[in-house]
Amino acid sequence: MHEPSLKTDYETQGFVVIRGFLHGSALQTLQAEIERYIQQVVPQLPEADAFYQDRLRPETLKQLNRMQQDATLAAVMTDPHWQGTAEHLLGEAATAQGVEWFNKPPGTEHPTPPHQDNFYFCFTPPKVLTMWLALDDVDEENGCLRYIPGSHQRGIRPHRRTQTLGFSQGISDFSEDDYATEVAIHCQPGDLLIHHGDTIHRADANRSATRHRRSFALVFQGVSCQRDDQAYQRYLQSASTQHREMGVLVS
Ligand SMILES: O=C(O)CCC(=O)C(=O)O
Repeated sequence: MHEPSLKTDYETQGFVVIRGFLHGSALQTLQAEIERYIQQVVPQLPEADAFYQDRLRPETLKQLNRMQQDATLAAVMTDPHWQGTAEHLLGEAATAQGVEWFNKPPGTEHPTPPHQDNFYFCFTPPKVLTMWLALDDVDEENGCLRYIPGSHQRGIRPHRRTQTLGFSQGISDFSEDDYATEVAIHCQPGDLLIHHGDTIHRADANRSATRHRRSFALVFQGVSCQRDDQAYQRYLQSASTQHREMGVLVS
């Protein structure tokens, strides 16, 4: 059962926070499965599925893509707790595209550029959302997410290429006004942030000396989404150019 205001808040603000979405043994089990995946599966993965700040230093692992290749983690995609919440907010049946993990390891200069996810996905109508589950305490010091409320109602802004692996495009005209209106979201492990595909968001680098900033994320798209294939191919092309330029081997 969802709070009556959840859907209204999602529709007006373009993001919502569900405190304690996972807790107790459910959270511990997920954390243990992710740890197993990092220890046992990641060492065998192709470079495009596991990004490091510095590939020679395993402790700088910062992003895992396509984790649904692991059957246990793939099960989250059809878990009614996750999928049901996504469908409630989207107002239609939805499927998960995949499972990802993001970290900002301590001691790495790794901000998340301001962007709108649907600039990457290219869906019309934009019935797509991202669920981002905090796995650590997250605040300004270690690079919490920052949203611009209502920005999902103002269309897609111009993006240009960035030098951030995993976020190949960022908003090119991000301004002082944008910084002034953004909201920084603090989280505890198990808190879930959900944002609309058109909501502008970003995160600073992790400035702490010892704290990780890990999260587990799923993207759900509604059945009514149609992809603009030409725009999507342009995006894929620019992401793979970035990978080549940054020395990531693409299999
Ligand atoms: O974890 C981050 O810093 C960024 C995540 C993000 O942009 C997303 O999941 O859409």
